[in-house]
Amino acid sequence: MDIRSSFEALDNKLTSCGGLNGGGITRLLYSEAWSNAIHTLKNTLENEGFEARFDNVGNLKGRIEGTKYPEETIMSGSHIDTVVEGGHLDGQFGVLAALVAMQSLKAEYGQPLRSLELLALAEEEGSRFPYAFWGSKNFFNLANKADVSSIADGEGVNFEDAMHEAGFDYRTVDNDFSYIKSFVEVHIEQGKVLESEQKAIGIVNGIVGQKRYTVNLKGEANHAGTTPMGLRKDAVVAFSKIANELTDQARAFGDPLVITFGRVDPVPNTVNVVPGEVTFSIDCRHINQTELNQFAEKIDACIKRVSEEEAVEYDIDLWMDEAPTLMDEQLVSEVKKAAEHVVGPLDCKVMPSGAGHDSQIFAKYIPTAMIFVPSINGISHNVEEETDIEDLVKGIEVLKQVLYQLAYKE
Ligand code: HGY
Ligand code: MN
Ligand code: MN
Repeated sequence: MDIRSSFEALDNKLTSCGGLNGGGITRLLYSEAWSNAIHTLKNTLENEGFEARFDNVGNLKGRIEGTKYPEETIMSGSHIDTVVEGGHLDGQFGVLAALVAMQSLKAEYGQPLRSLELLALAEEEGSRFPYAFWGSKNFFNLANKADVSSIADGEGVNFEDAMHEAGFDYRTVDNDFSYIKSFVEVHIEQGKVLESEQKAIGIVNGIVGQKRYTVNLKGEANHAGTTPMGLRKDAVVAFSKIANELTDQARAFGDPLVITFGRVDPVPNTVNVVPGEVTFSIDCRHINQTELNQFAEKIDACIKRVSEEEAVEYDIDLWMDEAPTLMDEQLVSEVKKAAEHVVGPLDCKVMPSGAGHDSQIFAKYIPTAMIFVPSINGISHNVEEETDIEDLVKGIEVLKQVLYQLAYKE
């Protein structure tokens, strides 16, 4: 079985679910593109001899039963959703790498001793609704109806309605995940480290902590021509001061702290009206929890002070607060051995992840590790996101080697 051609065929098939004319994908949770992708994947799994089934919320599992220790399961996968105008590799590559690696192992070595399970997680990005990791948080019984029953997307579509429309519903019983012995996620790096150091494989030892906010500033809409500068309560001016000050403070704080104002919605967003309101997002990350918390205090203080200076009211909603997470040491060394076996010790690097991943949820409950492949120019969350096919194949080969060690050896 040729890994490259199998992957390319599956990638093309899945990319057509939400694929954009200019390249890239928009595949938001419970959208039509998402439904097409998850059902296409289920059919593919069944045609390839996997036992495939959904859980209540739309996570999809594909299972190959073990011959000797079937109750022990080795799992690999990633998320099937994308950001708006994202690439075809973020999430999708990890799902397909697991599928191709498991297919290749079965073709070469037959049934495994321990069970192998592929997992396509319903949602990780938090791109449609203000809730991230819906898939993995349900998998570990962390997500609750109360978290999402009153949230809506940018078009005002209610989370529950979208979920029911796609044919899914809340979890009714707690999931048992005690049967999973290890979880390995293959993912693009989404940064420039591997490319700049000319390494083919990244062995992830830890994932950054993340805080995501939605901030609302309320000033006073007024006439752009007749309202003197000194009498305005301009929400966008207040936002701009906050964004500039926090960006300067983040630069002074130093790498690897990052802060991003990815979404800004002024109201009424009209050329000749002083904006009376603005809602904006903040995404702040650091690999060290104490430093992340220190900067979070600066965020709160800056918003409070500038709002007073600009006579606007503020509301801060911290809707995501994930701690930095270390990968499992033993599994990391297993991945390192496999990487050195496939690409050689000089072509791989142990490194942290600046992007969030489902593995940071898994790592709290199951021995978890990640395998990175390089991103060309470090670009991701962009239709230009790309990785050389040779590097993608190496990533799949490393995963295959890890799964072989974990599922085919006594
Ligand atoms: O935002 C992230 O770090 C991930 O790609 N969801
Ligand atoms: Mn991802
Ligand atoms: Mn992403």
